[in-house]
Amino acid sequence: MQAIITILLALLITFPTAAFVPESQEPIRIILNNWTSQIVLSKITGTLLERMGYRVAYATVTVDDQWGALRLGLEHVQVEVWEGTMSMESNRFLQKGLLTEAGDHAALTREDWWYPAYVEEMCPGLPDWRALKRCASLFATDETAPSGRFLAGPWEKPERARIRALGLDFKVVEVGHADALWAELKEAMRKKTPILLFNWTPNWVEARHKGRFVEFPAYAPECETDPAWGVNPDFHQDCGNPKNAWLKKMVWPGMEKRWPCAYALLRNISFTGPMIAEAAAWVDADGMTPGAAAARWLTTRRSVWESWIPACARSQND
Ligand code: TMO
Repeated sequence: MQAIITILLALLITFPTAAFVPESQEPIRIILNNWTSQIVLSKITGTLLERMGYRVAYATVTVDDQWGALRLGLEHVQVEVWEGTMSMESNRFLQKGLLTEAGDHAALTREDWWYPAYVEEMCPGLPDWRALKRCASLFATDETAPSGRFLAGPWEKPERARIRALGLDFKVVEVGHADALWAELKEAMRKKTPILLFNWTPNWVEARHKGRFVEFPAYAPECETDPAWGVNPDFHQDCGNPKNAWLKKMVWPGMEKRWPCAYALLRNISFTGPMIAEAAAWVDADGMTPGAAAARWLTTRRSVWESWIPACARSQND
């Protein structure tokens, strides 16, 4: 049923670009990662490119592997590069010209330790991180007892280094996909049990539930490079992740030359935080598939994406 609705919605999206002929029939390859908004935004982007006349292919690639794939042109488009988890790797490639930036989204981002609102009564002093010094054991599971559990995703964050630098009694348990984070979060919220997990904004959680990020010492670049900086004079990582961080699109360096009009669309695409949170909630809270959520977004936010269609793709009588 959902598949039929998806197809019907897709057919309803007519497009003002009949006259445009793509510069190349090579498929534009779009990377899918392992969290919902990235997949939904990828499908929205891919559908817009297809409606312009381009061929599109999708491939699931890990965050770690995507830089090399983009550099080599094995993949071409990444619609969500997050500062908190990806600035180090992406900057390394950008500085060598092995990756091209296609601009920022309007959304500002944050990725860090998070808890549902009810946890604040169980651990007074939160969201200040020092409260965790007193109530780490509250978050213990069979796997981690007597230490507390911090539930993390499969994205490169130096969580263990931070735990050590801040003298916290937590063990990191890593899951392989964001879905596993949400399964644990939903179960904890149902039973009102303490949970501390990796979360981010914009994300579906904020669209449906109350909660907060732990306030670690404010991020500064020196926190990652200068052990003397911060509350622990001996270690790096004695700080939180950046707040109001960027969210960028990045592409294969050959993209602008091979598909200039597709690149122009990529540059124009700019999702706000609430748009991303809501689209993710359609999937993670409401059970739609990412493809159906993308189709729904395209039918209901038409004026937004129409403003992204570059002049090069518009027909004369438009
Ligand atoms: C990259 N992520 C949004 C999962 O933190």
